[in-house]
Amino acid sequence: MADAGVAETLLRRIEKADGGVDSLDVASSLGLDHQVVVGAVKSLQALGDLISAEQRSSKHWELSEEGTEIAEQGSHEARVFGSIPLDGLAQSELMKLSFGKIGFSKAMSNKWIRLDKTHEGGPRIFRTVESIQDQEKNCFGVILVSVFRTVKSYWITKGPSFSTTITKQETELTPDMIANGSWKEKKFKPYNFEAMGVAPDCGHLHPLMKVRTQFRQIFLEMGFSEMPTNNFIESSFWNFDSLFQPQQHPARDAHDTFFLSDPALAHEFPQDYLERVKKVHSEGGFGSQGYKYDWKIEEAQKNILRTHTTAVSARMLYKLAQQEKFTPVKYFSIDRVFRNETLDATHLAEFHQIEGVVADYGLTLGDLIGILYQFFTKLGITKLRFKPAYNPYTEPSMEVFSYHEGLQKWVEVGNSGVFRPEMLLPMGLPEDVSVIAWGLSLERPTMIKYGINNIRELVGHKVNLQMVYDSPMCRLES
Ligand code: FB9
Repeated sequence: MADAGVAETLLRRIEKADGGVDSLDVASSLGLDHQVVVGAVKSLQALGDLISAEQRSSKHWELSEEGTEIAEQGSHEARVFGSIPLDGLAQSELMKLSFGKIGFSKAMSNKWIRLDKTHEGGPRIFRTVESIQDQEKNCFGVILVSVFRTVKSYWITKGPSFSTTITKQETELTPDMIANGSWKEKKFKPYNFEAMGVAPDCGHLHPLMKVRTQFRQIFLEMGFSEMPTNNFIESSFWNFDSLFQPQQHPARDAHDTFFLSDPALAHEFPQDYLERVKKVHSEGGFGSQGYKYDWKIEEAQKNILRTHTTAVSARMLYKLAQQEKFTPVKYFSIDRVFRNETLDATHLAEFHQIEGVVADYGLTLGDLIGILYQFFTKLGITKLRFKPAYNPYTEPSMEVFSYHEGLQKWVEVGNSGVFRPEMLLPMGLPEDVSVIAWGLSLERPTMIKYGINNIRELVGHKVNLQMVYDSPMCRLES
């Protein structure tokens, strides 16, 4: 019987009943599961005040699972008797049956069967009578396997708006109804303010963006300001020359750097600053002997995809140096950089670089080590080691290592250093100002946090978008 049919039948039963009806009785008389009738009660209640239904408990005896089995299939001993053919049955075979063990002893004590232990081929069971009366199934025994259950049901009576017909409830008031006045004859489904809204389909943040937010939060709470990194294209001048990286440095070759063909060259540079950069590269100055090579503007003009966000740091430090009075700053950036490198499971031709920069009077390597401890501690990394390294634009430079408990080994977690005077002084920064900086990638911590081994599962055209939808919130310090 369809649900609507059950509801209408229920209404008719209530109509005829003297007072009310019990949902259990209705279910039993219709041969339906009680839950079907309960469902009909709920649907009628949702239509308004057609019925009143109050829950009540009643106690009664009910066959347990075993009782139902005996009532349907007979007692265990009767089923043992029924399973023994005229030529007998091996005792071992009987014991394999679900009712064998329980029924055997009762059937023996009823003298319905006998056991021949001397039978060739092993102990065998034979019938001793033609037929039996299954007392347990027919009366007393079944009661032993019944249980006294408390059953919840509904006592259903007519509601204030009782009717034996269910009028369709409108779920929206249309302009036509208002225009032609038909709304007056219609019944409207009441709002269910308890109903949960449908979760709107929405966008999902990529794990990299979740981790970037965590790093951004760490920098902000350390008092850093974010640098404007919205230029993937950079001139070689800002990406290399301003950082005192010589024009013949291998990193400036096409096998490490992506060069643009159009527009191939940049033309706007601060001319006086450019002259000081040219001089410090070719002749030295500011206490440096320089690289003593013929520095060419054409090389500096070449447009590239920036190979590091340190190009942005250079622009920001130059801008800082133009202030009338120097003021200490703390800058950070997190954005994409591009390197024409050999690809492997953890390296693509681009990655997100994270960079921190602090400019102040008299900063030392000790300040750099201190801020690295502060920064990495916020990532949950406390065991650090520093290894001397080389960068064209920092001296001294240090690779940063952390002990990875899981891998039981020291892993590189970043690079750092003190920007060289040959970079800072041509910008015009005061001689007693020093600038410390460090960098790391966004992909490495993200892959570790989300348990991703191949970077192509994290970024690129083969990424499974479900991974993005399912990726949980990121908490870096945990
Ligand atoms: O991120 C790196 N490793 C890393 C970082 C965090 C981390 O977090 C764990 C969850 C807790 C785990 C690992 N590295 C730097 C080290 C290696 O992965 C390295 O193989 C790859 N490096 C990239 C560059 O490789 C071509 C990571 C990237 C990198 C390296 C150096 C800098 C920035 C990014 C820099 C710098 C710098 C130095 C001085 C002054 C200014 C900037």
